Amino acid sequence: MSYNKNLQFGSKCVHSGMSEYEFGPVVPPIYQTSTFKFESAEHGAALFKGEADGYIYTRMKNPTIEAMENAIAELEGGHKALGCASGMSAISTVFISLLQSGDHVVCSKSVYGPTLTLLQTIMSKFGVESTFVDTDVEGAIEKAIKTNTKIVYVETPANPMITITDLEAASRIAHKNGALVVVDNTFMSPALQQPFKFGVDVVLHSMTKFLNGHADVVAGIIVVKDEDMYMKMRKTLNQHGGVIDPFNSFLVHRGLKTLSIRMQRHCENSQLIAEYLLNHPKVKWVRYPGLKSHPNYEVGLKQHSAPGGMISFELKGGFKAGEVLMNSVKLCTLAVSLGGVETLIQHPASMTHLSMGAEARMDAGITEGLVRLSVGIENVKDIIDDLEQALSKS
Ligand code: LCS
Repeated sequence: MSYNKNLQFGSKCVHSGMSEYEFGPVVPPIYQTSTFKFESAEHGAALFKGEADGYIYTRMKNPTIEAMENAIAELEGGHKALGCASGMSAISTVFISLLQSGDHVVCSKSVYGPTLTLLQTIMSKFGVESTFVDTDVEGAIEKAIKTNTKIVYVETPANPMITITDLEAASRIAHKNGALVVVDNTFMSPALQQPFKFGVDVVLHSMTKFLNGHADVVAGIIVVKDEDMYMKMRKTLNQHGGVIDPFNSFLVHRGLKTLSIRMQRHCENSQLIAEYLLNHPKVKWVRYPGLKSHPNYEVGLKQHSAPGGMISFELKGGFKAGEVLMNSVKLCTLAVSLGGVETLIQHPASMTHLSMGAEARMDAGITEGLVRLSVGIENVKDIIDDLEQALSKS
């Protein structure tokens, strides 16, 4: 661990989270077991009392899961991490751990649809109130904060509007008012953005996306800065049970090894595709953090090292033209999710952000014609050729 701290990020991706295991494997073994044998009755009792260190039951702790958690904590520059069954499990664990009846949350208007729905329809049942604001607009968070605000929840870049929130400013304002800042870093991954550097308190991810990177796992992670916060989250996760399993942890840990080079290629491809779309006569607008026309371009330069792999755009022909485009692509796959090696295209208004409802979508700027592209690592010429042939039909 201490040796790893001096390594460059790409090297950390390859080596982080490794421990010494029996027989000397170079990757963590999959401990596919629900429970662990105690050496004696006294040993079992000591483990439960916390007087001995070891493993009891996989919902509580498992060496394969722990290895992946340690790797991600190290990549994010955090204290410890908690592997969850999905990104939504990570988000609900954070809310349940930190909020109680009478508390208030300020949340980005443009967020993954089910995050907004979770706050609006489930957390509200338990007396937690939420206000959704354009966290990328200067002054918006401060205006929305109340005396009972406990969390400022930010996605940046946001799904699907790709808006960028100034993390340093958000942290300053939240802390001044006694609230914590929770950041969903899914769109960037720690390869491009490390929110703890800007004063953020909790970082979480849908690992289903770039961290795993191969569209074959659903998983989430929470990264925290200190032991108190870790214990708070660990207790919640143990009780509500939304933990990741050893095999998925193994797959994510394997995916992490190529995170740095995958993100590099996602960014290179996306920049060229965003510029191609920007200059296409059928395209009305394009939103990508690497374009100077992005309204928060300067904020982006301050807090991420490259612009990422997600592009949103709208065609001049609106939804109808977008529909033809999505039905005409051949290499790009018409599917939700993002962050995998393959290019995916989807329609937020009828798919990922349907659950928000039309009013909240309109308020967040998610138009009926918006199309979202998760740019893969294929050869960029092939992706552009595919978009070109599909755009010629729309
Ligand atoms: N946070 C962000 C930014 C997301 O994009 C998603 C899923 C989640 C959290 C939830 O993660 P999950 O539980 O699915 O692992 N986003 C999706 C999307 O845009 N299309 O399909 C899923």
